[in-house]
Amino acid sequence: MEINKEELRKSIVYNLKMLFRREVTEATNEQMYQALSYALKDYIVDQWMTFHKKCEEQDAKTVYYLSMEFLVGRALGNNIINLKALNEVKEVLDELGFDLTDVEEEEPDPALGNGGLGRLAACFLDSLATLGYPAYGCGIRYKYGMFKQQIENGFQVERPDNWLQHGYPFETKNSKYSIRVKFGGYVRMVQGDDGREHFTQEDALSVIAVPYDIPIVGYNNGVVNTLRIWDAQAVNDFNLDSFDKGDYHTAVEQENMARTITEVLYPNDNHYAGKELRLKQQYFFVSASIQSAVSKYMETHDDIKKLYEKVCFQLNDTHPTVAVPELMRILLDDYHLTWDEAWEVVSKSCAYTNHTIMSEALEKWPIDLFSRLLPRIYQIVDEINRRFTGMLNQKYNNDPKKIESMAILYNGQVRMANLAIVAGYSVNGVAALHTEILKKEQLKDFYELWPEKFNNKTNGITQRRFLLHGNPLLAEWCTEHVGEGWITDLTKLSKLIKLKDDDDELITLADIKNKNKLRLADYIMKHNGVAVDPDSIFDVQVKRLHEYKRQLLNILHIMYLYNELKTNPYMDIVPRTFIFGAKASAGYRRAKAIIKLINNVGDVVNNDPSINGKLKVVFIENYRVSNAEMIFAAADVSEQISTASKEASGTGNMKFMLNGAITLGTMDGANVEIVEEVGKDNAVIFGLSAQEVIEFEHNHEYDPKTVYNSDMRVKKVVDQLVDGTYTQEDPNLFRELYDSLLNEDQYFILKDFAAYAEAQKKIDEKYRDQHEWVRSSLINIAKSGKFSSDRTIQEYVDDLWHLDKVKIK
Ligand code: NBG
Repeated sequence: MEINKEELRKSIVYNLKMLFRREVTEATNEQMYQALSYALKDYIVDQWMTFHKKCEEQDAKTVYYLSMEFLVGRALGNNIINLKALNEVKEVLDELGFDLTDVEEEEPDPALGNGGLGRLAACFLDSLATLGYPAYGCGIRYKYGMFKQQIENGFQVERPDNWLQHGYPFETKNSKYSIRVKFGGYVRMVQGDDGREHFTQEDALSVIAVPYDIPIVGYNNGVVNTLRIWDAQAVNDFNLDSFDKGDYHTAVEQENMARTITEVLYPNDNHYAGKELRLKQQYFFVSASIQSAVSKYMETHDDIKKLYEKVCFQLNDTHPTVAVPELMRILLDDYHLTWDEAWEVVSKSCAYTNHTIMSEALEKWPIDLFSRLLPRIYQIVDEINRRFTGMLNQKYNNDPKKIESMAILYNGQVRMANLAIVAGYSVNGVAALHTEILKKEQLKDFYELWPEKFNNKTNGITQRRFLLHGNPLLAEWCTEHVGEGWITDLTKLSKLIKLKDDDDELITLADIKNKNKLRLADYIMKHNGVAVDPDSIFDVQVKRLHEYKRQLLNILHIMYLYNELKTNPYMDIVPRTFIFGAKASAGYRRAKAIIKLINNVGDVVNNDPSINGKLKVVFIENYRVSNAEMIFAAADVSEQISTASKEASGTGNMKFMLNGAITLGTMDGANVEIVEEVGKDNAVIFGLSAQEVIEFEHNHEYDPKTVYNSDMRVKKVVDQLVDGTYTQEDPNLFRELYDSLLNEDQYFILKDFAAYAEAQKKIDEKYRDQHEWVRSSLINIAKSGKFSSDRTIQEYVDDLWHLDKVKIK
């Protein structure tokens, strides 16, 4: 879109006046951020309305991406880029005496997600809009997003993230589409006019779901989709019925429910909190989203039985699985379809994505809780289960093993993954290896029953945020050599391969990396007070803190390197800066101990002059989307060292690759596909394979003590966890980590230690040959095309959603 600079300037000035009663010369950066955001929103809303109309005119099929999490990151910079208004905005701000980077820094980072799953949802919305497909992201407007992490004396401390404090300019409250959601009460059967039985929910508590819409701007194409996040409002403000009836108690309960339900995001990753409030949150946003999707469809169609022709629902993990019985409920109770008719609609419109093989992340709700909170929904789940297990018993001659693994209701629990698989038309994993493991292990019985439902959709990331916005220097270099096409077709970067032996260009590329390392070094100096050497290898592990991701393996290896340097200060190694960033769930003790360990090791190593600055260890506080963009741009080494089989895909690995870092990883998740693209010489791979890990898990033949007793390097670092080297204040600080390694080592850290140390040596050797290193870096960038979320979304559209592209002109 053409942005007229004069108009933009006027609009900013006007907004400053109206919002803050300020002249430009008096405005703060924060006020400028608001004023500029509103000015851009003005352009966006025009496109938004037009696109909406076009979708309706063309009766285009729409996907509803249901997700508890959307980790969208800052919007201002991204919107400027997608509107293709960067130069205009920069110039106008410059004239007004402001710097865009400083202004962008004022935006809170809406942290409505934990990690990969939520960020993936955000990348998908960006790609859907850029490809021109109609889509709604549906989620929750948490008042407090992911906590802010502070490091105090090496410990993680969680602080509230009040991202809405100063108002969020890009959202629009849309009260007119508010919807009532009911909890509890009891189910009553009524005889319908049609002679059939119908059910209603009586004496329920209600809350009102109020939608807030956030525009999702496609890249330079006039498309604007909607991220609709729901806030809860008490019914009492909305409708005085409880008070009217004098039911004071109900009114107060409803008020409380409304206040708590969207209060906070559960800070968990690959683990679920079996909390009642979490189930309430799930039903709250799912019910509101499905009800609104159905009514929107019915505004322009008359046959509810054909809903699936125009609407599909993608379930982002098990969290929104109540969508299945909720849609059944609407079809049965509100539209009076028969069970079979309703089931046909549901099973043709719902699809499920699995994001983990970790069994503790597959949600299972106690039946008593579930049925008390959602009585009508439970009744429907019970009926789905009755029919399904009846079919299983018939097919498998009453084999109890099949019921044990596949039933939806079992052992007093509602198993959400099973419900999603039984009802949905598709089950997909998020990387080839992950999908294969699901088929052969976790979901084997389902795969045998319905092989046709299973498919893989390897994750992707949006290059608009993680290259164009996050790494402008590299982005410009890419454009210079292959044109702008890569911005919407990342495979175009493959043309960079022609430069892999061009010495001048390799020098330029190294220079860009260096500048990005300087930018990060400044940030580290500012935030950590640690001076890091931009000529050292920037070796980075940033992701959620989880035992399976093995930050512990990384830090144990650093402790080993430090031991080596202490015994031989002249050891010839390339100086290394190890950079970590990770939030641990508040209640995850071991994860928090690992953060403390990293910080304690950092304190010792960084302050030891005898090693001549050859090692530095930095823990970046409050890792989030905004600092991630800068970190990826500056990385030389991308640590992707999860226990093979455990990381479903990973998406950080792709962001590093796109920014030219070399993967140091296991054959896990999407690493496998990264290696496939770049070749074995352009990544460093080590460790047990997924197959080997799974075999050990089955045969229980691994004993970490044998490694501990035979490898002196391992023995020494493990002992150092408890001998006071890093625990002056409290010798028992890391006792639990020590015990977990020696007694169980569930994630094969000691087993993989030697291979990891060897791989780290290879990194050192490879880096010495700068020419070779930069060449590998270039090959990584050039081969990253496959990992665009544009490719992933196109696969979802072609295989599962069958959406129509909307014509704008
Ligand atoms: C995460 C996986 C990652 C994967 C993302 C996105 C959950 C439950 N799963 O490996 O751990 O990249 O999902 O698919 O958060």
